[in-house]
Amino acid sequence: MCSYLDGTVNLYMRPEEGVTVAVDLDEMRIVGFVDRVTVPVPKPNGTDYSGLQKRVGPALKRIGLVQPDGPSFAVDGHMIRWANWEFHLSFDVRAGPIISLSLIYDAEQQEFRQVMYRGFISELFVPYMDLTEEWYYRTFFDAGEYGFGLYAVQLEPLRDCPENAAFMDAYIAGQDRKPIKMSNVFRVFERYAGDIRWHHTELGIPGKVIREVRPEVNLVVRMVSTVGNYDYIVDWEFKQSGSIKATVGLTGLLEVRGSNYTHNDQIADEEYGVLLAENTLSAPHDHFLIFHLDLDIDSDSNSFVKFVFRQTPVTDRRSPRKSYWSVVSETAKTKSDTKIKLGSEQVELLVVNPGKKTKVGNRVGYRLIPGSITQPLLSDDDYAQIRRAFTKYNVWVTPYNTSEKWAGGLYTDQSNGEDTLATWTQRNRAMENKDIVLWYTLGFPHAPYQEDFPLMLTLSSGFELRPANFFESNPVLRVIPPGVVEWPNCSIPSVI
Ligand SMILES: [Cu+2]
Repeated sequence: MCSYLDGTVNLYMRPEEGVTVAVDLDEMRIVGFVDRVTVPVPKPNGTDYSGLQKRVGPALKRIGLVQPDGPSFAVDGHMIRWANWEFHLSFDVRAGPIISLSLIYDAEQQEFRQVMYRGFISELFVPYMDLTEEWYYRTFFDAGEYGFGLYAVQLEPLRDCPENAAFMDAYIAGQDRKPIKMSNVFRVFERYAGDIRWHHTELGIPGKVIREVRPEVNLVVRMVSTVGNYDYIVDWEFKQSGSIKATVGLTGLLEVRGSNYTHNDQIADEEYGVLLAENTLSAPHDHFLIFHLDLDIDSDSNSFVKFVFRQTPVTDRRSPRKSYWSVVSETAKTKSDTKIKLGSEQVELLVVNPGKKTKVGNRVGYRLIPGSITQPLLSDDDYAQIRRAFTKYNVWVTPYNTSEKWAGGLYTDQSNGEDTLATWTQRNRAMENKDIVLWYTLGFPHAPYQEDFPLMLTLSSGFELRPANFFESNPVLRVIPPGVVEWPNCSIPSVI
């Protein structure tokens, strides 16, 4: 595919629609050429996002995050220790960051406890909804076809991260089998954004006010992968409360198609996409990311439990109320029980340790709080959907199998959908009180808007793994909060 660079650095906004060249990369030779240009190349006006552009509007004053005593975390090889957490961070050319062997210190039981054996992005899938000759096949697997880790970019101090970040390098194997160093692909930092961990102001006691509040300070591991036009910001965040949160931010450049249209009124009904600027059409598309989450809650003998929130009508005279809801627990026995489409009923999804209970008798566990519950809109027989069948459900649960890592198949490139999470789960394997893996599909259906031109603002979503009867009580009630850094001036000026 060809782009015209004249007048801009934003090559994705100046496609030469209809020009395709086939190149033999072994021979480094052009072996085919198609030129069926029928539409103009979009103009360069307004497409440049580089730092050379004139900046407008009032400037904000200096801002920063200061830790005069240094960070509270330590990096020992690939082990990271912070507050009550300890985990291993590794780099994979296909998945990017892999979090493993995560343990949390339980102050009451005075021991480290297992939480997540391994968690990583198993696959990404980005199909475009444009059936024209140069577009119908654009159904990208960013991990299996490209390498989500391979396209990790070097993060810049003070720009991609706050001042208190530490950096880590990674190594990949080169084509000549020699190691290649990728500098500064991870950054690890403590995040404080003025948020509240917990708060209560008690006004109900005569003669006194109790006011207690604790600030939210978390540890973040970040990687940014730029796969062609798109940039994905991946944050794994650890909270002292026991939560592990993953957030993915989408930003970068849209793929657009050249067009004759200069105004929305000219667009025929059957056209694919939205007019972002003159001669610039952008097709709707999806970004699906599936996470492999191998939780080991206090051991690798776990079960998957669904809490269903059910409405019960009140038909007798016991209360003036006409209905209430209660929570019903369902444990998955086989794999067929555990393909879940969220949205139709109110549920909470947990991984529990059936062999371990709290003092009052609840099974210890963790729950998944999903940030998106997107459904795929392609038909089951669409080739794109067959290959990415893992998007059909929001959550899957499988018994651990060492070969089942890549939800789109081990050999994703030119795959036909025979080796995917969807095919593995047809075997109805037992999965109660076993080592189980939770798969969560994070979906971003992306209908473009003009503010995505010439560069898309970060759009984020993710999920949280949160303790659910894992601790005996609030685990951060007595945690020592960070000290205060003296702030020179807290007054608000009336004139800026
Ligand atoms: Cu998008």
